[in-house]
Amino acid sequence: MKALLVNPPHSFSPENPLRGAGLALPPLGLLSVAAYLRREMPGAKVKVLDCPGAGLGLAAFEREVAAFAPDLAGVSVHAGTFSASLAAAAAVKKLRPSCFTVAGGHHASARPSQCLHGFDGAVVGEGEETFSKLAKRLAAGRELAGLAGLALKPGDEPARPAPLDPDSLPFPARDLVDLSLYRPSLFAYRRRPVTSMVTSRGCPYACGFCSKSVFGAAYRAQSPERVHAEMTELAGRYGVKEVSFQDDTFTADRARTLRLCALLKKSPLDLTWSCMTRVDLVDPELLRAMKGAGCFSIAFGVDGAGDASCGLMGKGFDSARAKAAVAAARAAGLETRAYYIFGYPGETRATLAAAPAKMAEVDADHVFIAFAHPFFDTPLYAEARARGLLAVSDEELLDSHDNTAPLVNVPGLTLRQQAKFAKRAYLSYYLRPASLARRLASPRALADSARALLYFLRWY
Ligand code: B12
Ligand code: SF4
Repeated sequence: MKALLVNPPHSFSPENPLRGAGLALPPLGLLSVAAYLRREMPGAKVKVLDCPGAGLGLAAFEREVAAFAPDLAGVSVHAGTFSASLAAAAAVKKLRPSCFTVAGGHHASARPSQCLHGFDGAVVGEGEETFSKLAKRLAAGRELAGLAGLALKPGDEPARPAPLDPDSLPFPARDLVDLSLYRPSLFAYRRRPVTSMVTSRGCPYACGFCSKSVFGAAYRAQSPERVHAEMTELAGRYGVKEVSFQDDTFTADRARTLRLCALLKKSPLDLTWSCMTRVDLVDPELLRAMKGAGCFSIAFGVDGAGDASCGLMGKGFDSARAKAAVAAARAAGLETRAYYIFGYPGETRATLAAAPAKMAEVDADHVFIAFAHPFFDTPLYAEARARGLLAVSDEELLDSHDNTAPLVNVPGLTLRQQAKFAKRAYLSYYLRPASLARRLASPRALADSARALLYFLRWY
């Protein structure tokens, strides 16, 4: 059995002049599926092609497929890069008609039937177990129908396998990619080699824009011991100096975080780290413990600039909470990043005009603004569609992965005007005396700021 796992070529490949501006992180989902398959089917040959990460366009991808000649090819399908996934599946079929092609990931889980117009199958939910059982059944020439998590024809609604115990998963097969190709976004890392980890799945909160088709609403996390063991492998086997935790809410389980910090104090590793979480899941004691255990930066999904916007998005906290979290993180000695979403249904010219002042009140060291993307399985999509606010068709939505482009209409504003609000918000945020002073105080922040300015000017 030769199994290929693919993140398809799309416009983050090197042809894109703005590629360097964004983050590029290893495809941990594919690497986890690969590691699981290697464990369950030791005879299988497994290859991972992360085309955006490795800079492979379609022609180079085809050469790799022809050389490997897979029996099974799995492709990640996200809303935003849908056509790229279909093109990858079509290329595999053209070169290797006998190969079974299967879609997986967030959009495959949200809309499996749609994927089945270009794939032989679609894996719904977590991929490890279903993909590995699929490989075994194909190798044995067994019937595929009835396999939990696998849709085979439009309209199929397969039962999902039971959620996996996070501690039972092997470490992602990082040896299958070149880790030196990856880095988080500007301001989000300090040392290299840097790589990412994801140590939990699922989230019980109800932010209206969030796509939860794969992991659902029940939070499951790896034990602190398991996390420490993976960090130890990263430092030892791969020489990694920094870890960027990509968990949605890294501190959701306070006791777990404190225990991990204690382990890192007791058995220190030469690793700095950063993470993302919600503003209502931190407190001064926790933040001090994190700082003491090597954390240098924390990112908050504040999302709504101001109470009105937070309310529209269903964040479940207000700006005062965001301000307090940022202040507590700063007091603990951590750098702070705040993520915002503009252009949400219900926003007005007034909420967008007020956004820079609201963001300044929260006062994170760095801010990132993305326009709301209505993923099909979200309340945001349902609301935008029901109120006639979607500025693009469903087909266009499937291939919109530029988060600097507004997709939802705000009454009285053109899309161009909305984009201008975001650009002006960045300018007014970073030109504040408090922000300039922080930049001037740190040579690293100054260097990153100069690079950010170049990208900003290209965008502006
Ligand atoms: C880190 C991250 C990135 C990184 C790395 C991407 C990557 N290739 O893994 C970067 C920054 C590059 C990135 C880019 C994008 N991302 Co992103 N990203 C994430 C994040 C925060 C964590 C991903 C992760 O590692 N999870 C842990 C692993 C274990 O889970 P997983 O990747 O989902 O994989 C599991 C299953 O989905 C499934 N699976 C996935 N692929 C496949 C393939 C096969 C064949 C099979 C069988 C199963 C399978 O099995 C895996 C194991 O159970 C998630 C949010 C989240 N909580 O998951 C968003 C998320 C996946 N990203 C998302 C999007 C939209 C994008 C972009 C399109 C955004 C953009 N504006 O361009 C791009 C392009 C994606 C791409 N093709 O690479 C959305 C997807 C929503 C949707 N409905 O489609 C998410 C859910 C964020 C969100 N809520 O909005 N992303
Ligand atoms: S945005 Fe974050 S906190 Fe909100 S539901 Fe999604 S994962 Fe949970």
